[in-house]
Amino acid sequence: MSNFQISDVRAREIIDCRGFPTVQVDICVGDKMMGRANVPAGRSTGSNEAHELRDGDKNRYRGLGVKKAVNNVNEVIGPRLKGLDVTEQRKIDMAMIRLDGTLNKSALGANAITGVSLAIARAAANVCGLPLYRYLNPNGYILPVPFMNLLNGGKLTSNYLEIQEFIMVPVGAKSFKEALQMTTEINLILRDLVIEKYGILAVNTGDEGGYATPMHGIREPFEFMAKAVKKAGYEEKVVYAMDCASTHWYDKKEKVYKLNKKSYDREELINLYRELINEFPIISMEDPLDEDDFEGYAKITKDLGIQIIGDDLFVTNVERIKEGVKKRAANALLLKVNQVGTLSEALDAADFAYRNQYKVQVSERSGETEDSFIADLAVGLNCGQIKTGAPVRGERTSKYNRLIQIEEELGTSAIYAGTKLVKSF
Ligand code: 2PG
Ligand code: MG
Repeated sequence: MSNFQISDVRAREIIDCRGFPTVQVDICVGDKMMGRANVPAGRSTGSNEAHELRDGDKNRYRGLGVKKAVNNVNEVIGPRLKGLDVTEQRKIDMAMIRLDGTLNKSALGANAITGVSLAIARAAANVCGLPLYRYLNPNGYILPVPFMNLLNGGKLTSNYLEIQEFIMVPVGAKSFKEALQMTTEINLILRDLVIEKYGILAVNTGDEGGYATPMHGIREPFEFMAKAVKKAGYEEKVVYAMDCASTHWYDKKEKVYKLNKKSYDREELINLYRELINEFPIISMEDPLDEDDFEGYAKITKDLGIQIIGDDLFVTNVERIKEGVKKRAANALLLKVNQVGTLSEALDAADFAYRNQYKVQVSERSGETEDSFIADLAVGLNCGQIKTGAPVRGERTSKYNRLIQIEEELGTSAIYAGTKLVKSF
């Protein structure tokens, strides 16, 4: 057996940060090397995402088990991959797509396929003796600006905020390390401010580690963040962003957005956003409108002149991005490998986005594990931005801490995307 040949493929059921089962895959190469990956999971998912296979057996993990997906890796995908060259990522991904045979990977499960696809890349990097970011791209050197979700709402927590993520963006830092320090300091001050107004129970956290406070509406979270930033002395260095995840508070029947006990049509909502960005330095908005409103996205992108990211809109799927490009809807792609199901397809999505002057932001899922794959992916893509939650809790800090290591490893060739990123919007 050659040093590059896949000798074994093994999957198992593990749990993610919500205590939900997920898939872990080991790819063994030759008789000494291996690569491992864990599959993340969404909660506020887009309706066009690849299919996540769950067992539905109510006697185990309340139906959320992933034994079927694990068996599909062990018994269907694994035997097909044995003997293949682990560095042939695309060939392997395409083989899995053919083996599945459905459009949304519902036969084998996108969670099964994603796990294998990511573990293949890791194993290949290990076999080549390269750090993952360098294996993905020998010229990866840009450290991403972290889009840190410090206050949570929507489906990712239990409070009254419809907007899912209120995000702090430390563009003015000189390095990723400094960016992490700044946001962490701000986050601790924010904690004090929230306690001062709402009491100690208000600093419990949502799925991505941001505080799940009893705030209301769309302005109050920014007021708090701005106050914390000022107190920390970073006013000149920090800007803001949000993931509106508006599909989840759009009433499809009435065709209105229901926000803070009021109803807004598309035009009114865009006006509300406009007022907000006039008041706070908001440079980026994710999913500001319903996932199928390409026309509305074209309008808001033109009207607001900031970064407009498609998450539920694009679901990391080239076909949907093509439609976006054609209609000039949004100007950035949120990249989540498990939304489409293979690393190759996600890289194709990024490539297509770049070729059409769209930006790319690599993203976590709300259900994460300690796996730090996306940190390397963000550097490998040189995309300059990553969204991976608040700087607390292991499943988020694993990514931040990995970026610290990468920055150190790159030494003087590392460049923190910083203010250049915002200038390029
Ligand atoms: C989002 C994400 C991650 P989920 O909407 O961007 O922040 O949530 O993984 O639940 O889709
Ligand atoms: Mg989103």
